[in-house]
Amino acid sequence: MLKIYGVPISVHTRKVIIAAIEKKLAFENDPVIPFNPPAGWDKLSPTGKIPVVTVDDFELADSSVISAYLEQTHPEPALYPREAKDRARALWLEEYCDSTLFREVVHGLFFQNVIRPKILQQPTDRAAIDAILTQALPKVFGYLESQMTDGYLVGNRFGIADIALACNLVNYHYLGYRIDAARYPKLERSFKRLCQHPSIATALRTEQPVAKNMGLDIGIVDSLAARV
Ligand SMILES: N[C@@H](CCC(=O)N[C@@H](CS)C(=O)NCC(=O)O)C(=O)O
Repeated sequence: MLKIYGVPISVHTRKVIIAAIEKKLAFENDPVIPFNPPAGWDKLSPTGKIPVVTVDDFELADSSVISAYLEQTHPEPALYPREAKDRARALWLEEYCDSTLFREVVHGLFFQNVIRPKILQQPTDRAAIDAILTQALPKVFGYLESQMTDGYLVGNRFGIADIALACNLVNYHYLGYRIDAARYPKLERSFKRLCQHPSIATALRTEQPVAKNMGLDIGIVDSLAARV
């Protein structure tokens, strides 16, 4: 049995959950919070981060490694293009969302708005939030807008890059932020469409109690996922 460790509102844990749902895999979720981990967590997670998965006695960390493993063990429906250039582009956009969009925008906003005040009992650094919103975000959202089509990100087929993008944008919205549709119209439309993709909507509906319990702004995400 596939077991996914990590609280489902985590960007990278959600990515693996959606990949599993898309591939119709049965799984259990252990909602580990990395800032308050269970005993022995360092043995399961070499980086201390979530997600980790286990399949019986096989353990694997990192959402990209896990997603690639799920793709190889359960090829259909494919989440990675077969054609070399499309595949490389999907891997690049997955990586850009997992690292740059997450580290430079979403994680910092989440850290300052949620983790510091609610988990670490530390004050929010408003200057850090302003710097993200005025300096990092325009660069990152601008790049993503330049890569968007009016369909899916790569080869007009739903895949891993779309999942990685949606997982980040969901948390951005959970914090009460919205995509400026005048500046990033394709990105905004893509977010709304992706929240209504069946596997993403299922994951979002399942995580709503956790998100609500943490006081996150579930309004738009909830209403988009509920349409499916
Ligand atoms: N490259 C990793 C990144 C995982 C990651 O950054 N996870 C975050 C939650 S979304 C985490 O565990 N943060 C806690 C920490 O940095 O200690 C992956 O794709 O799984």
